[in-house]
Amino acid sequence: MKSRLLAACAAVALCAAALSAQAQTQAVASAPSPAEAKVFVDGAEKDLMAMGEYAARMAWVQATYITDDTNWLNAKVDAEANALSVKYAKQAARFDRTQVDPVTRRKLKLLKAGLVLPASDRPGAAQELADVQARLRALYSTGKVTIDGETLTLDDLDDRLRTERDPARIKAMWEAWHAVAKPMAADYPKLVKLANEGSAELGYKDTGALWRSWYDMEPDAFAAKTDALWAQVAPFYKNLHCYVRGRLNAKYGDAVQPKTGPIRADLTGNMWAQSWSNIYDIAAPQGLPGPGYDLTQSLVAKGYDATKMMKTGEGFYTSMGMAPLPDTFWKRSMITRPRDREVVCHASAWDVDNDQDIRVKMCTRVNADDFYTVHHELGHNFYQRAYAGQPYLFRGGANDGFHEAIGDFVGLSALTPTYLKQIGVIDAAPDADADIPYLLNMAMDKIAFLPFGLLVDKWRWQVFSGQIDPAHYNEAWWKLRAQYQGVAPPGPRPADAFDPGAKFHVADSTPYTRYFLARVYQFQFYRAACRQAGWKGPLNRCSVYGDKAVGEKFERMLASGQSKPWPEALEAFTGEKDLDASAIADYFAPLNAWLIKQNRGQSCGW
Ligand code: X8Z
Ligand code: ZN
Repeated sequence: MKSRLLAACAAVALCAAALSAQAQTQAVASAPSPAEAKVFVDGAEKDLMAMGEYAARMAWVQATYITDDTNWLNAKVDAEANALSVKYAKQAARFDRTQVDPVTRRKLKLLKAGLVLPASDRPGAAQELADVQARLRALYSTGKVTIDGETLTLDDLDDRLRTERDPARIKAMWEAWHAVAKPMAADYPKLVKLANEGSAELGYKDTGALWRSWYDMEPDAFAAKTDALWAQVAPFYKNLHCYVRGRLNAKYGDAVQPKTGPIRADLTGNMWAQSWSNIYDIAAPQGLPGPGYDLTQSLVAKGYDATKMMKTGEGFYTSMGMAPLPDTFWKRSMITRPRDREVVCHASAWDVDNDQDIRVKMCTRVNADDFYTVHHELGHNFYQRAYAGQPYLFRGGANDGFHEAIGDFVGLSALTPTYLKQIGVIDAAPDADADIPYLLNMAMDKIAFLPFGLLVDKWRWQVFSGQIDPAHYNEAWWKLRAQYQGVAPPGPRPADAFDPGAKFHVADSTPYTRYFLARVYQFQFYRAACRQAGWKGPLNRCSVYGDKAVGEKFERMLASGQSKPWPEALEAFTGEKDLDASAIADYFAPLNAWLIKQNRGQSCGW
């Protein structure tokens, strides 16, 4: 579920600070009183909370039972909710010069920046925007392809891409899925125009500037921070890229995967080349003992199903002292794809009543990817429940990257062989020789993801700013994918392709930088937790399963929701005040050294 109200708008604070003392005195004289501001905020919270629950229930029905009617109903409530949030965002500006207490000030900031795609208040604009969004969303979620006479959904394709090793068949699946997004090309510019119109009315240069304003700092400073983080990790990514490209070349030969240049995106075992761990078998180090197990095979062998995966995930959180999920979670969640209806299969965690009615919607399959995703989604739910005691406007992640990082942090422990053996998924944990293979497998997910996590919104920021025009949407997409990921499509792209739309978050307008941030935060959380637990060994072998002291401190951070700027929340748990990629470097240090050795004599880069 997309959070409604995300982060503070630093621009507002700067505006106020820029007023001279004299001007401030005059302004204060004519501004509405602090008491009026409080009454306004209280009213907005009540109204938005009621609308939030109504909209969430509608959205749940639509996402778990897609029909023309539920699409229509959901678009209608989306438009109503958008109009209400825009109304309050605009009214909040009336109190820019009122001297209010810090809590009210933060709530006013959140009100002003809480929308993802704000609609203009021009009559009909909110409905137009909701209709375009509904069409894009439905197209993605109901998309199907035909391969060799067989009709396949995206989760079927996902499954096959994991294990298919015939380059022609892989290419056919990849191209077929990307063709599903073609019809989005006409709608996407409409969505951009409508959202920009609304963003401008709220005082933002464009929708990208609004998205970059959610991080308790200047939007430009935020963009610069993400670039700086990337610069810190890019050399490691290039080492990984170089090594994996070499192994793909050894497997497929020069005609399929040349020794130099970009990696063929479809050969990575993932539709978006955002995680490469499904082709670990191709990249496995020669001459080193492997981990001795394959998580997917172990889960299948031990009789796991969707419920057991979910229960196991819950078990990790409760082992840290958190209360079990409520009964309603098990009654109301959708954890497998229903056979008889269309649903939105992309996994998500919901907080339907902003209190205890938390749910997961996921088409779980028994494999290693979904084992991770279960822990990821439950992280959202445990966060939601932890901050349910906050006032409505503070019920959200410290920022959206925090929200994505909670379950990932837990997953870092839950994937360790030590833990998997403890819960009986594997029979024996490998010894220290298997650390490099383990780290390589982890890097093929965590590190391979980083440039993708960054570029999706780089593309959208440029689209929203008008730097990329609709005629160049696809070309610009592949330029960024080549530049950051060093990947290329398996063949020339058709003139009418709209490949960004083949990714859920573009079709659904879910901001994506959050996942890039989460990759950084999760290692900071993990390093801090392992230190708290007194762990002295290699970081990759640390598990905080069962550690109630760590759990208590962690839950305290979660409980603060978005009531304070994220650096304060981060500090409360880690003692660190800033995003810092050194935790990633610490975790993967032995692998990076190993990769450099493996790549000796190769010409790396693309
Ligand atoms: O969308 C997700 C989660 C839901 S918030 C399943 N993720 C991103 C993706 O799938 O692209 C988790 C990792 C990145
Ligand atoms: Zn998530």
